Amino acid sequence: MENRLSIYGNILNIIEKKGAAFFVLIDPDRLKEKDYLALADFCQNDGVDAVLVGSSILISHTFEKVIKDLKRILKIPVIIFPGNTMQISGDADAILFLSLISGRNPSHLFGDHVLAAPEIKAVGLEPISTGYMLIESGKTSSVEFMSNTKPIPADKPEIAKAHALAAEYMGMKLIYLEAGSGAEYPVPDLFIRELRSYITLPIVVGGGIKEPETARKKVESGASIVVIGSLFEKLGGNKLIKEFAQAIHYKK
Ligand code: 1GP
Repeated sequence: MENRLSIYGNILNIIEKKGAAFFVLIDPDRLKEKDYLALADFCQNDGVDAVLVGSSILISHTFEKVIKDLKRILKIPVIIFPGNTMQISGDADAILFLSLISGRNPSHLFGDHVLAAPEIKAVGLEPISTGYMLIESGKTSSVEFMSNTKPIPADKPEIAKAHALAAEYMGMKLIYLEAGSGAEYPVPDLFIRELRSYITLPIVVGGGIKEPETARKKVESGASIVVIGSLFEKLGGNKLIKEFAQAIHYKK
């Protein structure tokens, strides 16, 4: 029982100690084996706190293999960020148990969870209950298209505040503000600040963040976890990972 809480507990400890946590997203559809292995190596050595693995669709058939390969070389946690109920593997350390709370698609609010929960239990994964919100960001995101839900307008933080508070009252553990992978604009600082002043849950921010200074601004606005994906798909691991880690870990 103690172990089942350990990944979430560790994340909270990192946030407490370093000010905020830095996650890198690896999409198995977008990276070849040599590229994700090289990126993982940088993640392990240059200050990344956890690696997320997942994809909105998953066209390739490599999900299980990617998780296994990453687990072989990473000491930091590998956490599934599932695009659908097929993305479950007992080789990972935990799974974001996402409810797409900004939408009203019943499958993504609760239905998929009923299908996935027994499998998650059977394979022994730690579920981290996460209120997942899409925030409008200049172009249609894959999640928006795939989930058939509308994002919350970026100039309407009050809508997000009510959603996030309801998620907190329902006992969720994280709030994820998603601008969408490769978003034109990340979630605005003011939006994050408004939410931070209203709820107590740790806030995850991802989508369209391309510079360490931008990541730092998200943290200063109240993000507890910053997720970067597509940037490192293009650049691979390089000194930028270290710069992001320094920008995000403001207490160190
Ligand atoms: C996507 O929030 C993540 O789900 C990361 O977005 O790929 O734009 O960094 P990027």
